[in-house]
Amino acid sequence: MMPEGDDAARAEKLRWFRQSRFGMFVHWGCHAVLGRGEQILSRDVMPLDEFRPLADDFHPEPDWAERLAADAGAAGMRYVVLTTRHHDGYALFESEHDDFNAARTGPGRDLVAEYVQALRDAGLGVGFYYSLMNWRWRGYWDAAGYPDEVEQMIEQSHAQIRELMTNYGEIDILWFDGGAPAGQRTPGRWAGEAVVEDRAEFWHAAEIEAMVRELQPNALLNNRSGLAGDFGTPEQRVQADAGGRPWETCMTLNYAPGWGHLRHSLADKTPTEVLYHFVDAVRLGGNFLLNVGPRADGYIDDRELSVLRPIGEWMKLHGEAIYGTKPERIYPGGGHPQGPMFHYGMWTCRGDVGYFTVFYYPGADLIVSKIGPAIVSAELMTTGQQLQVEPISNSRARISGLPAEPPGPLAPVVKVRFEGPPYGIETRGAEWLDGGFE
Ligand code: FHN
Repeated sequence: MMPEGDDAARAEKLRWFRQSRFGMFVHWGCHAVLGRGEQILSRDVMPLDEFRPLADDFHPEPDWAERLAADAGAAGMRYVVLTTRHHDGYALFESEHDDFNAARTGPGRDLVAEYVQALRDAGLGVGFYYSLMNWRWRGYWDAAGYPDEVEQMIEQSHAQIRELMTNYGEIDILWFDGGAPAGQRTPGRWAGEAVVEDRAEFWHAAEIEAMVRELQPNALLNNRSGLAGDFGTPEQRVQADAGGRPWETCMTLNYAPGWGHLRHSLADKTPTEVLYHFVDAVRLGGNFLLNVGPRADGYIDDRELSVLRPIGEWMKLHGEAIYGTKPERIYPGGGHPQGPMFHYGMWTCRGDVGYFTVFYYPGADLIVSKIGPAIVSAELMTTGQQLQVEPISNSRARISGLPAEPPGPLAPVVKVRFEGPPYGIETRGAEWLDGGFE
């Protein structure tokens, strides 16, 4: 049992995580030199002597980390998770356990140290993504042919995680990935026989977790080591973890699966599509980790900023509808089977207040139905306008005084104060046809 102090501190860190709601995922490495995604080594079936030189051409700008922190803060994000090492094994940090790292190749410096300093200076939470697997080990693909390499690969991952947990001060989030055991068949391409089916057993995840808990007792761990960790990680979709456990949807700006820098993407989501998934996650009590793939110079390119910036403007006006909200009782069982909308939009809640993000804008009058208790007041957050509230039949309310046209390019938010914490009401019987639904 951890000592009292650690339990209280970890509970506070989890509270901070859930309150934050919104983070930036950053997939970056020497693969950005090519601009064809983070998995180019395996997807292009690239020989190592074709891949390794990318690291020598990788030259981030001196202020890349400050710019990244500024872009995350401007978007309304409260923490960042950076790929300190992705599947290709290139480490953005100085490591005694693999020369293939930023300090000993093109950049000539520890990029993770710069990242940590910039985030702390900007008041943002510090997250490290670390891929347990490293594709540059032949034993990963052919465990039988290179049996010694399997253990060397696992030992290297343990040793590098120790470096990450030791050399950079207090870390808020450790985001495991790449946990498929050696030899396991990966989606659609590599036929293999897993050395061990169970991911936690293969990576000795319990030893990793014990080491992390000792070095970083308050760090939050995700569930991708094969152990439960502190939070779930639905990918490219919104899906609440069972039992109210913290969870975080991670999502690309493009139509998957391009996480790393893409020189050109003709399949990006619009700001409103991103906002839709973002509010959908928050309405159900989840976090949203939105991904960017910076260029080799470390800067986020204009194509991705063209989506982040409108989201940031929206967050400036409506962040109160996101940070620290909880689903309360307004979405019993996760809401309508036909989709996340309460026919006009999505509700997020805090105490007696419901925030209605209105994606299907009705015009001057908005009808609130199937939600109790009675409404006390309403305000259009987007403009600050006070609105009129009139109780009408079938336990509804008419909120009027809205502009005839949507007041901005993204969904506006109506802040509704109820007589108590809002809750969903199921329609029943036929009285409502005569206006008698109570
Ligand atoms: O293969 C990786 C992928 O490149 C990316 O890092 C995502 C992020 O969650 N994780 C794996 C795919 O699930």
